[in-house]
Amino acid sequence: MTGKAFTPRSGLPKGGMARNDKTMTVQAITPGCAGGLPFAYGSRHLVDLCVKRWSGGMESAVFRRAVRAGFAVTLLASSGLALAAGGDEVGLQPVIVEDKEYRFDSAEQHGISARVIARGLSHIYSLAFLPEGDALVVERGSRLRLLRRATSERPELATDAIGGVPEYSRQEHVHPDDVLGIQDIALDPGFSSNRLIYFTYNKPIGFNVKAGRLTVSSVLARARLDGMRLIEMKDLMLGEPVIGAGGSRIQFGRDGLVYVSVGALSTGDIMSAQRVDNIYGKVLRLNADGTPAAGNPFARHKGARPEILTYGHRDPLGLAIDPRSGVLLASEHGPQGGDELNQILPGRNYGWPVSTYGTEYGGSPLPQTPVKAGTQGPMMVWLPAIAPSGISFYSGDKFAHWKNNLFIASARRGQINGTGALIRVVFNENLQEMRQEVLLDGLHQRFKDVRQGPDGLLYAATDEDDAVIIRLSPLAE
Ligand SMILES: [Ca+2]
Repeated sequence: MTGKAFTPRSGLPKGGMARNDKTMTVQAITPGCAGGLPFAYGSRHLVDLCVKRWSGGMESAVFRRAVRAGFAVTLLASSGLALAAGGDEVGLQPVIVEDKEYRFDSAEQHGISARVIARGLSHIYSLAFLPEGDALVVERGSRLRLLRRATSERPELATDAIGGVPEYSRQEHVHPDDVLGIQDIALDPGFSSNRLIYFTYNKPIGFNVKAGRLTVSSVLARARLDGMRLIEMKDLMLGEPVIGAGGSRIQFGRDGLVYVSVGALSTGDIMSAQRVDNIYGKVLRLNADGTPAAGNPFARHKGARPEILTYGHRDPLGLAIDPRSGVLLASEHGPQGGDELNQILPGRNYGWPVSTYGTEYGGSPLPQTPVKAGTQGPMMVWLPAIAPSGISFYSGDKFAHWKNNLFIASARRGQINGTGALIRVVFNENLQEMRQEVLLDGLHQRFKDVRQGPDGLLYAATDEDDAVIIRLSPLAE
């Protein structure tokens, strides 16, 4: 294969969609059938099949609009993958969120308004509000954008991206599964005075000739935000160079430490999630300068990464701290079914890929017990899958009846595209689930992140070619 053959199609989120929607992982969890699937992108036959499928039922105007927005390209690509895997990826027709007020209701908090406050973004991964009301928006793997006056009536998306962000659009030998560049972003707790931000990114390190793939490290970096530029950027913590590094999140603890979750490898050395000699499939605990936090459970183990707090995670793409107990939670993509919410407890093994709920893609059962002896079972599990990413607890006062509820950005439900939503979970004082509710599913978006603004309102971001930020506020009386 030449380098050119690996170039992702326009509009395809560089492996992010496939990985997070778990259309790819049937190989990863089945010993002996690795490889092959990525080349589905190059199959004209498969693409033709998908064109027929996705254009067949649409009115031409709708189809044209979807193509213009890039939806069709995305759907074609993911459909091609699923067909190659022996599965049959299906979904609803693409929907574009309009510039109007959407009204909906919820069980405890009645009368909610949802409205787009920014659009024309590409595959949003993360949002971070600045103290003065602006927001930083990560377009996964490519750019960091500034949404001025994000909490105001008329937010304005700065046309230029923020400079100084590592970016690899001209990188040679990029494979469709490679997720390069910026992932998550978080403000230093002292941001108001020091303007420091933390971010994770996947950095190309070399090229593995045998595999024909880039080797990539997941990195935690820090930089100072100076106007529209990042300056004084420094890599604080680097992962081992691997093939196929995935997603990551950052969460500052109340202890001032930095918690970083890193996805497991979905190809090749997938058992690395069960070993503590590498950072993949782990939650890490670091000091603010990137050094390992004191007291980490594997610090004295020979050959272990001293940053590791927990291991055996698959794709822990959301982190949040319960405002009542201070407990750290992580959302995690399972295989087909088996998405998890985990309480992060030092030293524990969360099972992947040895034990898990869910089935392989296509339906055949996984050969493991869901929670093997000696591993930590999830505190919540979703069957069918919800493809969870960013999570946030609500702690504001604008939605009095949502206080301490957990919100989960879900990309889709039950392996059907176009069924994403915000999931709201109500816990009791012991962090046990009492009930949960599906919100905004009528918008048919792939939700990727959800955050509370400094104004006490909720903001949700979508992972679409034409990605939007949606503000939730109480309906005016
Ligand atoms: Ca698990």
